[in-house]
Amino acid sequence: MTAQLPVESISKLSELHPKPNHIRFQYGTAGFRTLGNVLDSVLFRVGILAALRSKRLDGKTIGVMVTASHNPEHDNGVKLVDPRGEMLEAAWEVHATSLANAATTSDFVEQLEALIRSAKIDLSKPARVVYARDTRPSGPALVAALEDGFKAIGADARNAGVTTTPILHYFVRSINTKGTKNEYGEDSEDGYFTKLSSAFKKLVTGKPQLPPLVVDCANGVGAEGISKISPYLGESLTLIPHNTATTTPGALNNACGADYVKTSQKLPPSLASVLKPGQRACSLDGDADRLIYYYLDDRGQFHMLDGDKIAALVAAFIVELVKSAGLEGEIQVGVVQTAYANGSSTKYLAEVRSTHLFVYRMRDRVDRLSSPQRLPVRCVPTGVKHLHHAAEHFAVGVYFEANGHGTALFSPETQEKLESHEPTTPAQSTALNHLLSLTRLINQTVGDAISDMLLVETVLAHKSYSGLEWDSLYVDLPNRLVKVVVVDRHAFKTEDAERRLVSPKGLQAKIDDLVKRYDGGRSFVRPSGTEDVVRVYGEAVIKSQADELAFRVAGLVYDETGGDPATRPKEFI
Ligand code: NG1
Ligand code: ZN
Repeated sequence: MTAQLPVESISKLSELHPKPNHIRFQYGTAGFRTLGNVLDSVLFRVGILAALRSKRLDGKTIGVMVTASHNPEHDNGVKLVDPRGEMLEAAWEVHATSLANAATTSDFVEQLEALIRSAKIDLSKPARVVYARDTRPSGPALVAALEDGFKAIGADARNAGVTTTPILHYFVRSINTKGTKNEYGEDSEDGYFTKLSSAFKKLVTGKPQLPPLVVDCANGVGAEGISKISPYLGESLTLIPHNTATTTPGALNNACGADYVKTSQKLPPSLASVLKPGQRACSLDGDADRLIYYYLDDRGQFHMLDGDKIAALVAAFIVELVKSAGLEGEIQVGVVQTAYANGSSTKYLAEVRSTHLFVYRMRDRVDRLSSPQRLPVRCVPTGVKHLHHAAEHFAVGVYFEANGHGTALFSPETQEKLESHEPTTPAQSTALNHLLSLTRLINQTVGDAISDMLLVETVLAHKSYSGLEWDSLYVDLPNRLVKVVVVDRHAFKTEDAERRLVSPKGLQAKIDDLVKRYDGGRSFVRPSGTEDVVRVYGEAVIKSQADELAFRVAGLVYDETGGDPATRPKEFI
């Protein structure tokens, strides 16, 4: 007898989680994300969808994370994690969206049955899920709705409690690889912290100890991660956590955190009296998957080291290690960016040889280890899944969004090569061991602020770089990001990895005309996948010009799409 969908229990519990009228939900680049108080029905339905996804994949464990990352505290969201710890397969994003929008319980059940038929889901298979949430106040109620979904369909669901997004991804991969030759780690927080900290300690053994690092935890779940990992790190690294008020109403991501620093290009005010000139600091975002570094120079001037600077630092380091291990030509390192990557970073990565000569001049000594190899750099559309998939095509794929989300992926073949390579000199052996430790230090499932922080600290320790020296790898081009509220952001369609608009018709030509008038000008327009806005990016050689370009393009966007002249923001020149 084939197993049946438990329609009765689903219907009964679904009635407790009705879909609000007049709201259209969309599974976007980061799952569902909107005001926390309208998401109840979505969470219930996602619980059922996660179980079906698990059944479809033969009982593999699926992850569910309840978070709205860097968004304001009143927002919340939910996203599914596929068995290898990566983002949900795109085809299922569509199923998630239509299920979330079914108007009534009977529509919902009908759609579930259609999905079971079309995706050929064998209901007799087990359904296994692991779920977690961040520290948002709306989290517990949303998790209760999610649990009703699990109960309704009879899923075997494990509650991972309050933890960071990357730790949840780590759990998913660890659970699904348990007992296989690809075992990823122990599926506990202790397993995670032990794995990262022991790799870090190996990597920095014998290197001069770095001064303590100030960590802005965005008043979010990263505060718990930072306080938990500190004892594991012992003397290898001292962390000084700030913004750890996870229970203070309104504090989450408020004037702190990676997104605040990146968008406002400023020091969080709470660190103004903390940070001393020359001291390194970093900010995590609300669910600890983004990381931005910064420091104050001797004059107290703020300098940001964003995802692009992290990518440059990390990619060059890995290239050097590959070369030192005697694996040059066998392991190709590549970098993946989005259109938001600073133009200078793309140039730096593509011209590693000449830039290192520049570094040489700045630092007054030859950095002989720096590789003259050119790095392939690819540009993909915004969204972690695009970056992740493109990075998988390289032997080692480094990807970072400018906003600080990123990681480095070692392909299974690379992993094997590293494990079986026979070094011929002690220097090769050391470099090889470092590469192997990096494969354990770096979260291979998703961007992870804690893991990335230890990665950056590793490179700084190896190269004896301060923030200033790291910063001088290249000089950022001034840039400006502007949001425009339009009637229908879906009218904006792009091509060429979001660098050009194809619709509305004629708008791109006008943007091109404007861009030509600015020295080093670059600008592009795309609809946001997480907010109901259109984003405009402008870049130029001089800051005032970058601002002007971005605001002029924003003005074009606003006018072209029938925005009301009366409400046209004044700064749109
Ligand atoms: P949208 O809202 O689509 O621009 C934002 C970020 C992305 C990504 C997602 C997911 C920018 C400009 N965009 O996407 O890079 O991180 O959120 O969180 O930073
Ligand atoms: Zn995040």
